[in-house]
Amino acid sequence: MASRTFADFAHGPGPRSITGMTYDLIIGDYAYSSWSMRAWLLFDRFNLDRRLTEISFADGHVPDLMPDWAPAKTVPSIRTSEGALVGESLAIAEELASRHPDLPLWPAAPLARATARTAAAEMHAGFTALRGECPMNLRKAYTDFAPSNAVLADLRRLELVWDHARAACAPDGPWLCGEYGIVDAFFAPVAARIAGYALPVSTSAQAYVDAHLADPSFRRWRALAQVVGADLERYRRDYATGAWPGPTPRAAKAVDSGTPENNACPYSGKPVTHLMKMDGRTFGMCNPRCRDKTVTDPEAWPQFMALV
Ligand SMILES: N[C@@H](CCC(=O)N[C@@H](CS)C(=O)NCC(=O)O)C(=O)O
Repeated sequence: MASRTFADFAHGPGPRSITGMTYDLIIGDYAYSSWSMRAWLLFDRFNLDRRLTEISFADGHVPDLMPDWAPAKTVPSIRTSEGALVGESLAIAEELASRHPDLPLWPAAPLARATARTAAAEMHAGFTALRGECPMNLRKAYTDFAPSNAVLADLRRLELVWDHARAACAPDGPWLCGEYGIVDAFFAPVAARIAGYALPVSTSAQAYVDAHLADPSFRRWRALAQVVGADLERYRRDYATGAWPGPTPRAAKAVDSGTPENNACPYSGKPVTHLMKMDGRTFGMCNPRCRDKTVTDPEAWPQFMALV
């Protein structure tokens, strides 16, 4: 199976654009595709409508897995309602920002916007040692990875860029340049690497990483990373592993039998077929994947929590 397409549901806490545009979005494996994560987070965070197609690196060479998307050859890519094919994460982000001027994808204030743009562009083009030596793997939290000098230099550069953004923009909350925006989505997989490889960073950088790990959109992506797709050998590293350093999910488990409190799936409204238990209560979803992503991190899913 080369790809799967979903009429997917937006879950994000953010504002919703009034334009009513729908996009096609194609992504790679949740566990490993750091670029896909950036685009998906923007769609999720800003409640943008999308038809989602998933491919897995397990199934072959990426361009061969997306024949309908030529000349785009990497994930993520989007197709706009008028048929434009947009690859390159930064171009996707810029296109979304242009098409949804009512959403704070970039900060409105010129100084913050310029600062955010600069940091996101540097992320898109740089930090090659960190990206190369610490490939994102959201299924693992390594405890004894020894960063090279090149990775340490990337981390020092990140600290400088993040501290500068914060000093220039004086954000109220944890995000770099004000409200959560493109610049933060761009650094989310970096936060995943710092967490996943236990990389040493300053107190202020760690606070920014922790904000990502606690962010509901990040947690939804990571929950999907736990349950969708195979473990890929090419991402295997034999370092020691420990507990994920993000918030501990509320305990829940999949069950085969029981009487659910809900008849309709909280995500689709379809009849319940797959069950889970939390706090001694039984709930149901209309397919195993939605059940399993919920079990992995129940509090990340507002539609489920609304039932609870
Ligand atoms: N510069 C691209 C990079 C995208 C990219 O390299 N994506 C990887 C997956 S995370 C991919 O599609 N690789 C396919 C390949 O190298 O053939 C962007 O910003 O989106």
